[in-house]
Amino acid sequence: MLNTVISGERVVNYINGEWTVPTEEKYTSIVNPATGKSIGEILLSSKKEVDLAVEAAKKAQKKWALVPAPQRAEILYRVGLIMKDRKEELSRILTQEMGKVIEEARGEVQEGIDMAFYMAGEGRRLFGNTTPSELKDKVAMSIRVPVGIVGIITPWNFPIAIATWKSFPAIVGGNAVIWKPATETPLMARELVKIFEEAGLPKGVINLVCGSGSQVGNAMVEHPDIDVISFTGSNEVGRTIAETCGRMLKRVSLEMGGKNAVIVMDDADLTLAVEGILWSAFGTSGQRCTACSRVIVHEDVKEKLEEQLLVAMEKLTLGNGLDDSVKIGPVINGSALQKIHEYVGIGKNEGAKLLAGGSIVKDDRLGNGYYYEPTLFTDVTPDMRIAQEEIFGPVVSIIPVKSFEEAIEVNNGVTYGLSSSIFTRDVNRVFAAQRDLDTGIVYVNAGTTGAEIHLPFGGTKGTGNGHRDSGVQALDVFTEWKSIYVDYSGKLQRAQIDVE
Ligand code: UN1
Repeated sequence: MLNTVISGERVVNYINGEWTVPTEEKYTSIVNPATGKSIGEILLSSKKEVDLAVEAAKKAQKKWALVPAPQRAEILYRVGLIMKDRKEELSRILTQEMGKVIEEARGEVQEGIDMAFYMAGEGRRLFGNTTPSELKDKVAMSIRVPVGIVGIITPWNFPIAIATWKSFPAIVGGNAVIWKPATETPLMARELVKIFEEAGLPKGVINLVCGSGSQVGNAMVEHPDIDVISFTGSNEVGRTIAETCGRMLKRVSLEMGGKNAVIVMDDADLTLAVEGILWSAFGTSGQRCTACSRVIVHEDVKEKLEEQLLVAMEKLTLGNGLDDSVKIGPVINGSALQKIHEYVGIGKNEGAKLLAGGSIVKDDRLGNGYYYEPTLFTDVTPDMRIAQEEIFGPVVSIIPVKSFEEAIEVNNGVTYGLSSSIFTRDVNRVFAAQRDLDTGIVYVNAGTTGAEIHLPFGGTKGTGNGHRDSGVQALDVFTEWKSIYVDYSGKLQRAQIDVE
């Protein structure tokens, strides 16, 4: 079972607790990026199916909100147990559908398991505030209440983890969910929904609507009865969603990528820095929002760092991620491959020096998979497009600097603000850097990836709009604050007036 190679799967909608298809069925292929072969197909729905899902969600949500939060949480606990039990199987599906190597797939599934247990605990807290009233014999408190119907739109690069960051807090918070997964990775979405079903989530609390962003995604964003949209994806799409939500006064939480840098100071442990760069730049073939795509290095250690990086990069084996010895998997599809290659061309034209990689891999042993060589540019200047724009592939730009202050300035000189990292042994620089790096996530002596689920995930500037995924902060996206005053004085007490 564990070694099963997936083929011929068909993913359809899950609405009101039923796996359903519309009368007119349209499908598109799901492709294993490691082989280029179709492993199944996904339904392409339209606005009509979104409407049906919203109707089901509205009915279900009314009842779900009345279930005590600790009981809602217990279902998430069961979800966590089932995921844990099926970890290896889920990881293997994830690798075949998305391409990331099996070790990373296991890591991603683990992130989902952690999120389940964490949010299950949150069901016994969901803390509000009690606050002293201005008046005698009066109690004042504020509590979290559900927002209502939540629309979540998730990307292909973390098809299960990001879905758990959004759906688990939404569900424990008493909402019902309409979920549109990326068309590239619906198998993971189907598995998670099946797990919810098995764990006993009442029908209609989660609804899966498969389809494209332009059809299903738009219909969700524009639906007047969907109260919140939580989106992870490109900056371009996020801005359009924000515009529509802004007009509709709909709450929207956006997470839209990064241009993350590792800073290597002259006093850094270079061996450690090389490991950190390698893992965060080429892990997931650079297709993480948190991936390192810039290395800002002090000029005194630049040559040494480059030498060590090149030696280490030679050991990176490319291939099908199901093979445990493979370190780098494919990128998601042919158009991603083309986009990455175009950026490499842009870098060369801008005058950056190519130190390694720079080509689409053509190797008969890799079949028709979408592989790109781990690529390293040096002598990059901060204003070059390859140092400014998100490439979302295994391409790293080395930018030399003369000082700590310049390193911080270059790090902050991009439109994104998700993650940053600094390698240094100087404690003063550590504290100055954690204050001055302007990203939502900062690492010291580690790469830019590997955020843990119980901390808020998100960024500043073009990365987001101030909200956070995961952590207890995610509850702020999916709950409203209600302020409650109980007067037990037996007389009319007027606030601001009857105070002595
Ligand atoms: C993403 O790429 O959008 O911090 C998510 C990390 C992972 C999550 C990345 N835990 O790299």
